[in-house]
Amino acid sequence: MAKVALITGITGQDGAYLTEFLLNKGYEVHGIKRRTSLINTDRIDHLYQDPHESEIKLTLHYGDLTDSTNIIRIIQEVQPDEIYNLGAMSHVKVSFDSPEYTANVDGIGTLRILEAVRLLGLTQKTKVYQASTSELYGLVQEVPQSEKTPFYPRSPYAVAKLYGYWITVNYREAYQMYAVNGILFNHESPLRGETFVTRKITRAVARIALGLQEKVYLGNLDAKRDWGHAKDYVKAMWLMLQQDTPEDYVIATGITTPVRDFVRMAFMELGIEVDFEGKGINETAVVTHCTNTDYQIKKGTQVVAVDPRYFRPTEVDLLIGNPEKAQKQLGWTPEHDLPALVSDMVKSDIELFKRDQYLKKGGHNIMNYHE
Ligand code: NDP
Ligand code: GDR
Repeated sequence: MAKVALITGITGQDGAYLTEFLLNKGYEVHGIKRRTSLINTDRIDHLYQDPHESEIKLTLHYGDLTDSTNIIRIIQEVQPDEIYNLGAMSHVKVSFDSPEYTANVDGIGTLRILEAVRLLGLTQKTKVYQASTSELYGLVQEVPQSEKTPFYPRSPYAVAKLYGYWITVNYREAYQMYAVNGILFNHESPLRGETFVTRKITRAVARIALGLQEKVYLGNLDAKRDWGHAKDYVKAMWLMLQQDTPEDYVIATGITTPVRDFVRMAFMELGIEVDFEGKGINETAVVTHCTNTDYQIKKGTQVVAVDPRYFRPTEVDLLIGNPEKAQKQLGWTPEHDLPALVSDMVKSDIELFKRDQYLKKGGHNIMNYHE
């Protein structure tokens, strides 16, 4: 019998990679998607199966983490062996604008999943993976950050996720459930949401190189993140549910990089060298050299400027994870390093925006939004 997995947040970056990973392992996969006014399943459309076919391996259910009745009904129907709770309002900056909603989805949403499993009498059948985060560490207490590092959340998002973390530990201890936290550091990919900094940069680099955009406005260029590839990280989620005992794990690369250097690397991927000049909100990046004749970017062109609107009221300055426990106990090792990640993202965005370049040449208006 194939194992059955239920994924919340299946339409997101990690949901898409995890679905593909589990289908390849022979799982029957169910996902919860929200009702949206336009279809938003782009990331999993290549895995879609017409519900009228026989032998359906992927099924989508309408639902929302704010609605307990619907969570209970879906879990009862699906009777999953494994639940991956990836659904969340996942944008740190936006959580300052929607703190109550974020708490409801990211904090209480986790409780709703765990409590549904308990109410349905599935505590000994269903294993639960909770998408915890390096944002829990917040204000730096020690580096590198491990499973033993104290938490100090710095945003409504991180505070909501702190509740999710502890309620997962509590259900494990109180009801002997197999429930675990993956404390994942930032992980990116060509499927990353467009308003997270890495994807914002790779999209802008591609658009600037193709003549579709002049420059990109960013926030705090000093922030340092431990960036990995989402493809490697979804494997760790699965490994955490295949152990003899349920435990929490940090997943990270152990290398940290400032946003500024990510910008440099992304432009270099296209043979465009940039240098940063000025300080604080007056800092800019200008092109110093372009070795690629495909891109007509003049030396001295300003391609990055700082806009304080992207600063956060409280920032997480430095994240470096210590993945030793995951390496030893799960046998987890990432296959991609940062240069491979940057290359994957920039190449994918160049292909994506060549279509826009074609449309622009045909006289169509191409939107240039700043978010
Ligand atoms: P995304 O933002 O790409 O995806 C989030 C998913 O959650 C989407 O499918 C979204 O649906 C869904 N969602 C949002 N609100 C609700 C709701 N009210 N009810 C049900 N589903 C909802 O995030 P990622 O894939 O990057 O991250 C996956 C999880 O891992 C998140 O919980 C995130 O907080 C956490 N995390 C992510 C890290 C990263 O670096 N990527 C690092 C550590 C933790 P829709 O498509 O409709 O918006
Ligand atoms: P983060 O990711 O907050 O770490 O949360 P994000 O890419 O949004 O920010 C990383 C760092 O870059 C700085 N930054 C900018 N960020 C954005 N979004 N836009 C900008 O223009 C910009 N300029 C500078 C930020 O200030 C920050 O320091 C991600 C999410 O996926 C969470 O869900 C997850 O839990 C954590 O990673 C681990």
